[in-house]
Amino acid sequence: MSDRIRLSGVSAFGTHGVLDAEHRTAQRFVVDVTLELDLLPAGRSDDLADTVSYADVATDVVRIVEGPHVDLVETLAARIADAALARAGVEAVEVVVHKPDAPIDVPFADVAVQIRRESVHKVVIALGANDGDPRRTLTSAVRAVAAIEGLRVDGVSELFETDPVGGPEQPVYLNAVLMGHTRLAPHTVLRRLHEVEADHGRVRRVRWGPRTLDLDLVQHGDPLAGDDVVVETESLVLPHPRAHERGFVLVPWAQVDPQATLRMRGRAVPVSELVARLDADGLLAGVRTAGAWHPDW
Ligand code: PH2
Ligand code: MG
Ligand code: MG
Repeated sequence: MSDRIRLSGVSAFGTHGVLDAEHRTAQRFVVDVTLELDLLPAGRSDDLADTVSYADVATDVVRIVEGPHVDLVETLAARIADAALARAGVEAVEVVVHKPDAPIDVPFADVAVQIRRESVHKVVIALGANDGDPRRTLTSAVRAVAAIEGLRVDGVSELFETDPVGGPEQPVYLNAVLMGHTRLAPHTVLRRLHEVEADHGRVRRVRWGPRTLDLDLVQHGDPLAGDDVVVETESLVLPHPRAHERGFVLVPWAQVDPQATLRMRGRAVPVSELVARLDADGLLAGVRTAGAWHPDW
């Protein structure tokens, strides 16, 4: 992400340092923070809710510098980075903490530590196609998703042939689920997925109708780690609102990630448990393995 918000020279007093005297007498720390995030939505909407307020970041910095003692400037920088990454949409952060009055026995101008941290989250993407040459399209789509800058593919399920759920009468689907890691914010991942769909000839016609390629963002973050994003806006709902009831998502998902969990009404529910429930209710008849598949990326 080349968009950045740069905040520099935030100055506050704190009692950080290894020496006893530094515990007792506060000294000045000066902090620079550079946030990497997608500023396109805010540039379009002119709405502060679509970006990060630099004033909030500055307040975080002062709170941390004035807060509990730590020995090392490194620790201070790490805490500031964590606070910045906790803000929605921040993909990466660079923090510089200067300690211009550090107790050094020789003349010096400044000492500073500089760190960069990325926010990396697990991501689950469901793939579907039932128009054109689905197997070929899905193979190509895996490669295209893996080529998204800031997104790494860790694994892809086998292919499943599935009966269409909802929509008009239409051919059977091929479905698969991909898991990976990304530093991109959810709406950025979604935008990239739409680009990949378009590159594969996707046109949005009938809702739930036949499509050359459908890429759905199922979950961003991991409910077990507690870093999963829960949102409900017009353009994005996470976790995917129908994933919990769809065999064509759950079966491949449990296969590629047997430990996976899905957040449902606040709780992290094992995906394998959801599959077992569908199976017990006889709802997996429409999901059949479609044989070996070896996409490479
Ligand atoms: N996708 C839909 C609607 N129905 N049915 C199957 N079997 N597989 C799909 O991927 C699918 C569907 C809307 O995205
Ligand atoms: Mg879909
Ligand atoms: Mg879709």
